[in-house]
Amino acid sequence: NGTETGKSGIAVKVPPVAHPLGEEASEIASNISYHAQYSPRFSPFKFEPEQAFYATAESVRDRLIKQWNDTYLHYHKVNPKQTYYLSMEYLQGRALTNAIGNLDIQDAYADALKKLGHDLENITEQERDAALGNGGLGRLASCFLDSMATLNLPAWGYGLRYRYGLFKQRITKAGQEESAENWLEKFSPWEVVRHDIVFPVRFFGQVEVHPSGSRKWVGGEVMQAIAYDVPIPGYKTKNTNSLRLWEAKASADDFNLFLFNDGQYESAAQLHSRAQQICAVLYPGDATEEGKLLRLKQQFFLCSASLQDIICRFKERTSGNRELDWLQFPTKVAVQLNDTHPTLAIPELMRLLMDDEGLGWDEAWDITSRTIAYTNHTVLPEALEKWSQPVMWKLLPRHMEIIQEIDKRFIEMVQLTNPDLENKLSGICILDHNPQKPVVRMANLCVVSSHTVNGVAQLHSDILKSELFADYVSIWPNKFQNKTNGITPRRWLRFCSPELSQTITKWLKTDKWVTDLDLLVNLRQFADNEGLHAEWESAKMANKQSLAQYILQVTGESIDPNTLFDIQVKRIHEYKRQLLNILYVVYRYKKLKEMTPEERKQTTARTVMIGGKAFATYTNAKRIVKLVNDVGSVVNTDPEVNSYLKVVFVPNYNVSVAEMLIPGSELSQHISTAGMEASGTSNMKFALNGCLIIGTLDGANVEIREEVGEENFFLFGATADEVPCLRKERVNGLFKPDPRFEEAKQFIRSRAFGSYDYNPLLDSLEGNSGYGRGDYFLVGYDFPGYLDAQERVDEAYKDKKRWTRMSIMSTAGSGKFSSDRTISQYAKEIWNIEECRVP
Ligand code: B1H
Repeated sequence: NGTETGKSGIAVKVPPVAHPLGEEASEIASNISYHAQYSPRFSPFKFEPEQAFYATAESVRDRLIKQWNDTYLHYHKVNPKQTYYLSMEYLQGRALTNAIGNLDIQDAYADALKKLGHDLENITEQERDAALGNGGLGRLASCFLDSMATLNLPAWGYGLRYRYGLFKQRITKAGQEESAENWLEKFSPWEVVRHDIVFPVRFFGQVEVHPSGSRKWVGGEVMQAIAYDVPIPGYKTKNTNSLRLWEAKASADDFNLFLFNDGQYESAAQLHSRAQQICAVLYPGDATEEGKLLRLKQQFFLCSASLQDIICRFKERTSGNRELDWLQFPTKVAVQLNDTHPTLAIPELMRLLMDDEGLGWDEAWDITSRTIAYTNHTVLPEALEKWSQPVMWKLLPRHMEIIQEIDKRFIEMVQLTNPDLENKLSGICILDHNPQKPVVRMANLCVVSSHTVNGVAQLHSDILKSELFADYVSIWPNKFQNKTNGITPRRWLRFCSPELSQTITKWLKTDKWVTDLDLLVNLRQFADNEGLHAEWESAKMANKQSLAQYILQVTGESIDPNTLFDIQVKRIHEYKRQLLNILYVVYRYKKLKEMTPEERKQTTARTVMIGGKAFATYTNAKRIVKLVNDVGSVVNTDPEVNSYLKVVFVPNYNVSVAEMLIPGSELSQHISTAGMEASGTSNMKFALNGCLIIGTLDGANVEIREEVGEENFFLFGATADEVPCLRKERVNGLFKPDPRFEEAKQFIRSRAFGSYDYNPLLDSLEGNSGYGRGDYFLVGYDFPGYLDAQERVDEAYKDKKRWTRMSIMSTAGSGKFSSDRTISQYAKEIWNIEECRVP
């Protein structure tokens, strides 16, 4: 039909399509039935909730596609500087409620579905989470995408289309059990495959040197990266950005028909099955060498395909006007690395510019280092990526040459300009030549090659400057910034808690807070208003009731919405100290048992909910999951106590479970050892939903406490600067543990919660270094302060007025934590990009 498509997907001559996208409920209903009948994915004559979900999603997609294409054309025409966010993880969760909400057509869709005999809320629950991430880092990337679109910024995400996302968690008698999350089992209604957007990605091979001196990477195996695009709508704006996910495939001629006809089926399709492995799973276990190699392949696959695509678009948008001016590249392109996982973008951009485009080193380096910026998300030594040099030489020989050259030039530069750093060089250069284990230090490569490096909360950014990257600060004092994380107020308040949102809108007399979250401060003037209190309490109670309903459904445990709902949900990690939480629960249980019935009645009744996934090979994390479940089994069936205390493990914590839990929470725990949680983002979601925080001075807690007011935050624990010294004292036996801490551990050791052997877990909390790890996370040191903070919680909860006031103040002080604020700062202070609104 005369359609011509450029490599970047710009259609030159698309015939007009007559497709009414009416907004009346009846028109929507007809569009939904259209999809049920003419985009069939199921047998005909069936229109149950599942079929209704897919048809509804497809009808919403029609609307998105219109504005999505308009956005692409508009950016193409205006040719603004554009940001590309490179991330190995996105935790998108469900998309339907968000899309309908952002398009601002909830009511019409609800009516339309009613006409078709369905209920919108019930339909949205049919959707499977897209869980292409592990935790906070992946969810941050997804919140960022939402804000970029809402702020009308020309900014895309690039990632991988994993066939299996983060594993599903089931709890059995033995503890956590993992199973594959086949989120594409049926199909995803949101992705659009772009059969015309395909780039070759090479692995292995060798470097060929030409007589001219130019170098070329050849041989090895070549896979194809094919684009799957997901629309990212902004809130009440036409701008709809893209999340482009790459999938690997072998080219058709890589199928060996001779071998196949000879009966050698596996060999015939070898390259096909190797291609399939690349995007098979999020974070393949890296205990084995094969696992490590696969993860490295994934990282390179993302970087190479994305940069080829970016360069292609740069060429298309600038050519036609004049000669290609490569020095304009950094004025049109910003690349943000989400942690070190996409570090290979650095040598890959260098390679593409030098070997494919013919630029010299200096020019290529100038362009690369003005284009790329890096966000650090952790200071934990075990999470700082180091890749084996031999493995890298094998997989990416040309990139290793480039990394070597970057390192060499960096060392020469330091020797010239900062001779005082000579004795620090071995720590800050990129290649660690330790003969036992020569590695490439990815964070160092990022710092050396990026124009800007940022941390994700003020405290974390300060620690980067004073510790992890201190030596670089004297070389580049202006390279380091802070960008405190944020969360999207659409998903995390407006859509997940419609009742509370309505109350807020009513009292602020505007719904502008949804895109201007600082407006929430105006709630402060009503913090003591009885009218607001009544509505606030009733909204929270409705959310608690839905939460109780959910818990009953997934665990069989019935919990009382009149008790204090106390929640800790996040990945299970020793530094996050779920163990501190459960030890306190054990202590509380023991004290309740020792009380008379009269005394028990004076206590604050609590329901403690703990949830989160443990990495499959992280033994102590899995023991913690088991312990929480074992404690729950005893406490919840103890008739003397179970109306005052319940302990529930929430299985399979993910984005949509969070959307259910957070609105119904009253107290949430963010209790990591100070200095270890870079930021945390669920702390922001809870605070925004009027939930009070019990926490340490770690990550973004510090800033949340400043914003909501210290009287509205239950603080305890050592500070980050005290930690190193306390660790020494603990190991040296200079620390005398509180008897209540000993009592709690002893109670578990006495097998009060079953016969499972918790000694190895508890031994990690002992100071003597022989066994365990000398209480590295300082659970023992912080225990008494934590108990004290918990007593303050109980007291505060007894005074309903006071608690409601604190809850309102918490929401009112959460404006800073909108990802709109975070992204505006990235746009201005790192990317230098501006709004490009679709008219
Ligand atoms: C964060 C990670 C992370 N920091 C390695 N680092 C991974 C490291 O698969 N891997 O190998 C995956 C993820 N994740 C988190 O980032 C921090 O712990 C949080 O404190 C922070 O809020 C979040 C977003 O900045």
